[in-house]
Amino acid sequence: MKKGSDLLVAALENEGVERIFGIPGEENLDVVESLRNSKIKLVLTRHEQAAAFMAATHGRLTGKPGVCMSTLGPGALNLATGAAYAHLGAMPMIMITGQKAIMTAKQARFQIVDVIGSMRPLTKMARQIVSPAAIPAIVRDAFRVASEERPGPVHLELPEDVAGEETENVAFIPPHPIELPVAPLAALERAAEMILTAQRPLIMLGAASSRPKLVDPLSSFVRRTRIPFFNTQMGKGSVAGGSNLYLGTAALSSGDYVHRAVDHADLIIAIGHDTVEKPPFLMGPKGPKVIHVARTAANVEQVYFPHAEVIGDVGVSLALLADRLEGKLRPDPAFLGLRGEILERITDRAEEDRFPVTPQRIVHDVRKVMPEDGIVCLDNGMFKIWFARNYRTRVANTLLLDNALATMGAGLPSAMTAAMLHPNRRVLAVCGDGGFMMNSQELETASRLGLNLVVLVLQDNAFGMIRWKQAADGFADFGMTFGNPDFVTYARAYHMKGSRVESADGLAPVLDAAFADGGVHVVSVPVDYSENTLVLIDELQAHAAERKGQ
Ligand SMILES: Cc1ncc(C[n+]2csc(CCOP(=O)(O)OP(=O)(O)O)c2C)c(N)n1
Ligand SMILES: [Mg+2]
Repeated sequence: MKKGSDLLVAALENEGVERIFGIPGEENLDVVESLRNSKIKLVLTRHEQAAAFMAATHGRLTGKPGVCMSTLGPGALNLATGAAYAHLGAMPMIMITGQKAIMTAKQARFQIVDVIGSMRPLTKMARQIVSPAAIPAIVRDAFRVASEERPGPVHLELPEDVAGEETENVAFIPPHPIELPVAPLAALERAAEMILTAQRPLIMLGAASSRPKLVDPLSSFVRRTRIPFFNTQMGKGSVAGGSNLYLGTAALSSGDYVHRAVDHADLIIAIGHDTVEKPPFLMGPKGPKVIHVARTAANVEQVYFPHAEVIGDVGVSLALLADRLEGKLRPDPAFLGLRGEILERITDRAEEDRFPVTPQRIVHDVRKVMPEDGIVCLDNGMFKIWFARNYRTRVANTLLLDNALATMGAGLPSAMTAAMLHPNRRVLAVCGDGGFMMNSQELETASRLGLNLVVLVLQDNAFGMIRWKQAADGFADFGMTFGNPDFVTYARAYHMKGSRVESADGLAPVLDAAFADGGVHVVSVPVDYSENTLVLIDELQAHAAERKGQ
């Protein structure tokens, strides 16, 4: 005989789960006891939201669902933003929440909210477990649903009486490898024909191209076809460095230097584009034709309506397409000219020694101290645009950002998972002073876990991005500023080191020393956001006007 909670934990072990992030409540105590007797590690966090961000990032980086748990009502609702983060960001995740007993109601309606109902619109599947005997099948199904394309979160609710109920030992269902269908021949032939007849084809790598298993097939497609490419924000790094065909990242929807390449193209091969991302370019009645290559069909949007689709396993489809294209294409020489210009423009003034430090200098100096395989995890704020646009990546998933839910507060938790999975790589969280304070309590978790991690906090004493938008839209400067703790003292209160950058030239050495030191380290740097308007509005508008005049 086994308890429901034993079956749940054994089913998780059967899926290869090594850790569960979360905060238990009394309804989870059977599960906690079963975990104590298992190989799975319980990673306690200080807020359920951080547990969900950590589990989602685990799924994002490994392709296998990360698991988080919470109590009923209040704890479960604290997972909601993390559920949305995983749902929009296509990150495989399992959330397990407790619930009061379903056969009795000894506490009346105390703490009871409809968690399944709340989770349904934020997940791929939300189910209550009503009998221990059903656990092996439900867990297997949950993992399949979470990890299948398009990946995302699944919620399971385990009431405490089901967790504690004994049942006959039930057999587990072994996971097996799944091969996905390949795009039909007709679609491949049509796409190859369109690419061969185009004069200026260009590849765009979207969010789904960052899936861990696509790294090799994508790089090989670019290498074999020699078609120049650009990325969306979440597609960054999905082709290995050194191709010399990278034309930039679309951090804005139009008007940036990379859009000169988009405007020059007559065909865009959009690989893995997911329209949850802020549009990387705007399709209109004129402009390039678009082929959508992905595992799932394109969503038709006002700004994205492909002319042809290659739907199927992306890696295999790309190999079959490359068989039809290799050796028959030559990169348009104008793209290579544009490449030099775009890359030069985005590194403009990257070494200026103004203080407070410019965002361009911050991106430049972070790149300098991060090895190629170092991982930078961004929170959400103005700096995200600068990093997406200016930070060069040569290894997949080395700039983790959220251009889908675009929530604040995920920077530190996502970096914690990256540090946990890659203890030998440098990991840096970059947060604004707003977003950092939304989950800074997790510094305690990070230090308890013995992680090596540097947290760079950009200080402008404001919700800078909204303040910028307010100014750009002609509103008065109002309601966006706040005070801050002294971040060095704050770090010390968590028994960790904190440093303050006091000159532009001090940034790289302070970061380097923090990494060399090991452990968790907070570095605060004052940022000069006057560059936001200067470059992202004034300079780009002047540049657009100049091109119109040509
Ligand atoms: C949870 C959440 N709340 C609010 C927002 C809206 N928002 C986007 S950026 C931003 C300001 C970020 O401020 P900060 O973290 O200090 O970064 P900065 O832009 O100042 O560098 C806000 C309020 C959001 N994206 N997520
Ligand atoms: Mg700020």
